[in-house]
Amino acid sequence: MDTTFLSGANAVFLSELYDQYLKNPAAVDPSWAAFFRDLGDDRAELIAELHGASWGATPAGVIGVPDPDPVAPPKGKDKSAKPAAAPTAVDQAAVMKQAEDSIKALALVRAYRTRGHQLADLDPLKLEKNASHPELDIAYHGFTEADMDRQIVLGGVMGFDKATLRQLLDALKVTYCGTIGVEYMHIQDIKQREWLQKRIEPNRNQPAFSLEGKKAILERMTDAEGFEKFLGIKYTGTKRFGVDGGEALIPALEQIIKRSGALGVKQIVIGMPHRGRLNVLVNVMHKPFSALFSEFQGNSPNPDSVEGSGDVKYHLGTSSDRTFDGNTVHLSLTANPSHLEVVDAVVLGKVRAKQDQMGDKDRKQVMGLLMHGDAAFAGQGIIAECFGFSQIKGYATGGTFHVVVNNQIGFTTTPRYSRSGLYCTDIAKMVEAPIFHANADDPEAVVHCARILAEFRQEFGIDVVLDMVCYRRFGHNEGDEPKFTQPLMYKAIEGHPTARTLYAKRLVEEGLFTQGEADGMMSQFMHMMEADFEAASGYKPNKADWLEGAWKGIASMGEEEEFRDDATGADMNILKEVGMAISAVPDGVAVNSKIVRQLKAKREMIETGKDIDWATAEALAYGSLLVEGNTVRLSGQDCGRGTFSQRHAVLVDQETEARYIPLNNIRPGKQARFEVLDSPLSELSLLGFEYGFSLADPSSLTLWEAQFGDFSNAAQMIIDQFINSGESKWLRLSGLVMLLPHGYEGQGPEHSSARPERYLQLSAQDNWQVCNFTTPANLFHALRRQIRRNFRKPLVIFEPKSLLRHKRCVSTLEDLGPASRFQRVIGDSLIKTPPAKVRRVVLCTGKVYYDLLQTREDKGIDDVALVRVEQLYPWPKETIAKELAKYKNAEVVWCQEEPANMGYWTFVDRRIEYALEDIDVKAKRPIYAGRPPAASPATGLMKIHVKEQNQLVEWALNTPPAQIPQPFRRVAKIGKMAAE
Ligand SMILES: Cc1ncc(C[n+]2csc(CCOP(=O)(O)OP(=O)(O)O)c2C)c(N)n1
Repeated sequence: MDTTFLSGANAVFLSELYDQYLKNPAAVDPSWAAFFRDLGDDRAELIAELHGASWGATPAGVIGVPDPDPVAPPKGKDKSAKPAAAPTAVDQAAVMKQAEDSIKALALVRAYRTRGHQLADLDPLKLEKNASHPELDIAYHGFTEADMDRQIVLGGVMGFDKATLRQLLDALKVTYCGTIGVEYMHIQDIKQREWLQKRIEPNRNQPAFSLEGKKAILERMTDAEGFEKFLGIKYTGTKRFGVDGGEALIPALEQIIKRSGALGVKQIVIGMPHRGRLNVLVNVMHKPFSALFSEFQGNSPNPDSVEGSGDVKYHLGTSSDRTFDGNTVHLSLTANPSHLEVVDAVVLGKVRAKQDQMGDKDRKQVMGLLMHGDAAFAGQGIIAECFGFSQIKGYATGGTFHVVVNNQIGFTTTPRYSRSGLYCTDIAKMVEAPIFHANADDPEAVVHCARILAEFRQEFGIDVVLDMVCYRRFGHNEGDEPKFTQPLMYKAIEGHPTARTLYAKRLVEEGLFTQGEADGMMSQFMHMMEADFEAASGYKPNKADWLEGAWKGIASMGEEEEFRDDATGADMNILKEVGMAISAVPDGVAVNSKIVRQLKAKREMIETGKDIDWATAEALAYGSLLVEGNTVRLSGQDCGRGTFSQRHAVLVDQETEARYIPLNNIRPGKQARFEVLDSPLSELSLLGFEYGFSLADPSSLTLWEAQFGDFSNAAQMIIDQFINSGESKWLRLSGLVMLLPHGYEGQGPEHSSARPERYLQLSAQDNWQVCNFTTPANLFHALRRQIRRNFRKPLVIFEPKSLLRHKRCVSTLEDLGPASRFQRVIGDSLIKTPPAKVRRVVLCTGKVYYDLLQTREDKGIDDVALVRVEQLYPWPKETIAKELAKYKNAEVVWCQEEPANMGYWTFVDRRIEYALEDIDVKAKRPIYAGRPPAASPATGLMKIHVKEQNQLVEWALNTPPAQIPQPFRRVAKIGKMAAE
């Protein structure tokens, strides 16, 4: 707060008054009481200031704060400063009046800074009457009209040493209630508030553009309006989600890129919704007009040789370089699905990965720029999740620039129905972002705000929000009739000149242009587009842009062929070296004694080369990649320790809580970095973020772990829209790994199933890999395979829980060594009975294998073979057929612990049947042995779980086919299975 006028006599007066207020608020004038009460976080500042100013003039402690050292002057004050002379009795009254005016004026200033935006002229349509606020009334602060022309001492506030109340009020209104409304007083950091005050108060927050600047703004407004008009003429009624009404977006984006570029930004990753996207593509990203027109004619954006299912025009991404004043900024607009706002997290992950790649530790070289609709910004929960990343270690990106294209409507819904708060941007206050609202009919104001916020982001590294208040000239899309639902709004819009028309008129009135020149600008643009339109029919895309930069050398559209032999085994010396590092008790770290025991056990595994457990194999996979030069990033809730206390990737010093990461200490300084992050408690944004990270950096193994697999359903949009379909829709490859704890151990409905059925249903066209391993070695190979192949596919792993500590779920070091490989299917190497005599083959995947194995041994069953399908998708059909062909006379059973409508059954049923058709064996169909169909994935009662589990194992190993209940059949049919 500005307190420079608080000196000498004023301070004495105020100190006494405040002292009185503290003792009894009712004893002071109500306006003063309100002032002191509302000081809020400024109170401490005021007290300090008063204390300093009044030192020497009043006894210590007079304002209720004991003086820490009554002899020495308070900190920061000049010891030699002379105490202010006490006022004489004659001028006492005048001084008091003056001080009172000053303080009341200060309260008024504060009210305008805090709430002035409520009177600002933000709505181009002026549909909503500007709200009033009592605190913005001089009467609230104890002034009357009679006070308007009295001089008030202001000591520099609003740039005035002294001013009349009228002058002050005028200045406040111009600054805070023009076509820009500023919200920044919620920011706690005094430096940031002062920076903003200095940036907007001396210039009264008025844009001051040169003739050239104004011309550039008019040109961009012309591009924006002309483009939509042109499309409207050429493709009448075709959906384009025009920016019409919000044309100022285009000059605003130009300003953001230009100013950020001048301040050191080299790359901007952009995310945006449908609204105005085509306009941004051509006018900001400089996608050729003819390329877009060609797409309007129904042609693919990619060369004929490129496969993929494609996407609608207004979802596509692109990249380009833009240069302003010699500063080149690389722009990449991220492709996105219809689902509003989900791309935000993906953009942030990409930004973070690029910052890491460039060593941009200050996060000033790469920036995220997100555009939003007002309804989506207020409504979608991922907005809050993404703001949550703003300042977190491992996820911060140095502040995202948010632009809200606030057309005051969402499809057919008015703001009154779509949010509770005053502004659609209120959510941004959770990170104390400055929020500038600007009237889009005043493009200079919008561009001015863009400039200030770009500077603020670079200075302070936090999110900023530009809320561009506009309107939507047509329906939600160009075929919609908006008057069905908003007749009054659209009546107002009909008669409302375009923002460009208004701006051109203003510049003509300012004498900068003639109307003829302004019109000429538009017709020139239209001619240029007409020429490109003509050229569009011959337009041929000559390259797809998806394997450039960091992706050079990665093959497109790779296939996970069944017999591809990826060299994923690691050098034995490397395995041992990594093993030693991850089992060492580090010097100088007070490791928890239980973990010391675990480390000893780990050391033994490495030394003997035996009994390597799950977590150790996982760490060996990461460690070997690290020494081979690939970074590894693992993020998820509590994944440092591991939900099941199995990983301990971070050792916490028991005395200091310092964190030690063994995997970063294999070859310190000579290995790639391992990043392990306990993430925020969100799924949607987290999975999006890590997917985005994986898009930017194919050489980094990027993993996201769910606390329990089921929780990944909170991130379903990212799974459906990006991970499993991004390659097909947008030719974007990702090697992201999803780790999803899964398995039936009696932990209830949500902690049992990662819902494999969902992933299998989404599997097609080699879009990803879905796996459920039974050996640590297979996990090791699968993780390394992600990096060692020359293509990228996402990998979904159903991670075990009880197997983490299962005695038999272990591998040898040899199983990870140079001669070892990933096994898609694991046949039965334990059975002694000759294959032709085997009565039954049980196919299964994951943990249930160990339940079957145990019971087989316990019951001395020797004629049932157990075959494990380790990779469910891509389905290893030939290997499975080969395995089944060994057992010519056996029945074939699929065993799973999940209910029949879940898990794998509906996915494997036909596939096994087709395998049996292809080979010469007796069995024709697989028999199902598992839980019956169920609404809930698992029981919550342990006793029932155990009973069910024993039953399904019994069915799988022993029960004659006719007696095993088959799902989806009428009861009468049960039992007829074998005959069919
Ligand atoms: C998650 C999600 N829900 C619903 C929709 C359907 N939808 C498309 S646009 C839209 C309105 C968006 O309003 P706003 O965010 O204000 O943007 P505008 O279209 O007004 O620019 C809706 C509901 C969607 N695309 N995504």
